[in-house]
Amino acid sequence: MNIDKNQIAEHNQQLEAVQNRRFNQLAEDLPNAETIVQKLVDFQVAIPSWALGTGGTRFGRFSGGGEPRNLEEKIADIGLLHALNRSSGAISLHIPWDIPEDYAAIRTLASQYDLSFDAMNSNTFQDQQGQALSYKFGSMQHVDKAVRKQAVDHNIDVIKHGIELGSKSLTVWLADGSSFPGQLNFRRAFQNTLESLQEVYAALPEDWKIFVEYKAFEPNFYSTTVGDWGQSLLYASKLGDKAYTLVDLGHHLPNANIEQIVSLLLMEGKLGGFHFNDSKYGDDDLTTGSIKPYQLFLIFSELVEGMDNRGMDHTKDLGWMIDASHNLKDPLEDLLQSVEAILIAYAQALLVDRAALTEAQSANDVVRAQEILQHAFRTDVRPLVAEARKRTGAALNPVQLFRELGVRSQLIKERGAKTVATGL
Ligand code: PSV
Ligand code: MN
Ligand code: MN
Repeated sequence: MNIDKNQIAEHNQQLEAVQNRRFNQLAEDLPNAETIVQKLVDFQVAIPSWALGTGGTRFGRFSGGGEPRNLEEKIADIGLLHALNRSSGAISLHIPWDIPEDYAAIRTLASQYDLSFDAMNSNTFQDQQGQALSYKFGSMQHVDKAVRKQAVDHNIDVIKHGIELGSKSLTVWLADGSSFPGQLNFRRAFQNTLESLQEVYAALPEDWKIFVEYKAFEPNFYSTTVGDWGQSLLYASKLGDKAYTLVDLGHHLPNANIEQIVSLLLMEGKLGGFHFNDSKYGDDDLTTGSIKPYQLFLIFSELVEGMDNRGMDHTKDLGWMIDASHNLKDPLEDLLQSVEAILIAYAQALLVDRAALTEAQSANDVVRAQEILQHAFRTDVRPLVAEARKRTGAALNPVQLFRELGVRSQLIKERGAKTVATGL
């Protein structure tokens, strides 16, 4: 199914009068409404191929139907999202789940939807059919050199797929670690992983980046070999200029100060990008901004300040991706909500009066500093985000239009009620 421009125009016509009133009112109160709208127009968030279906939990999976059955349908789904919000213009693939049969055809299909290929993701956390050696006791950390080589070769293979598609980065998330004290030697596991990553790094094209994603727990429960930003930063620093740390919001121990981590990684020039999601407990991969919207805003506030300070381009110099999983919601509706939450947090961060904040900080005026941040956070910036959509030909209310058009029932009709997307 495709959504055409007329359907969007018709929908927008109905909501336009209210939108115009809200936007004009807000713009009158803000010093920089136009600049913010333009930044929102330019901002794109990549959608992971594995988030288009129902992920389920360890205990069960309740499919909503009409899920994409192959790479072509995954691209089509992201095409729908991008048509609705014009902010989801990239796809992040996972190999071997998304191996293209015909690169040229896949590239053409993606460009028809105006999508580019974001970071490629490797998979050494599962054993694939016909695979010679098992990752049960790790991949890049493994005590057996042959297993490590298999993991390295897989990552190099992923880079090759990415080159064919025009991707420019590789994200490595390792499930490596241990579940019991004494199971492994921490230093040896680290050294083995570093050596493996170095071999992958050596195969990176000149204009590529490698993102080292960290996670504190699961599937291993005692130690994780890339467990936190310190370990990831160690790997990234030892690897070289093309290596960066990737921050997945759900991968920290409870109450971690993610905004501070982000700020320091930026300062060191080692922040590569994000996997946005939200969680109450751990790697819940819930809709971005659904549990801790203030944290999301504070992260963006550090990003805007830090990137501006370093002369970085908000739209190009970091990898912006969602990493979500869906148990209850329609995955596409959930992704629309996540992108909206990201844009809201970004717009709020752009509202922060930086000069006043610096002044308050210099004067140790704690109350004023808090007032400044909370004033931005409590401003309802939704009319700015909607205005950006209006100007790019996206829907003023993407979720509403998704429902009005009966997108899900149409997909079920086309693909069937019992579909399984390849992925987590
Ligand atoms: C597992 O925690 C995970 O969600 C990581 O966040 C990766 O980015 C993702 O799977 C895909 O490999
Ligand atoms: Mn992730
Ligand atoms: Mn995760």
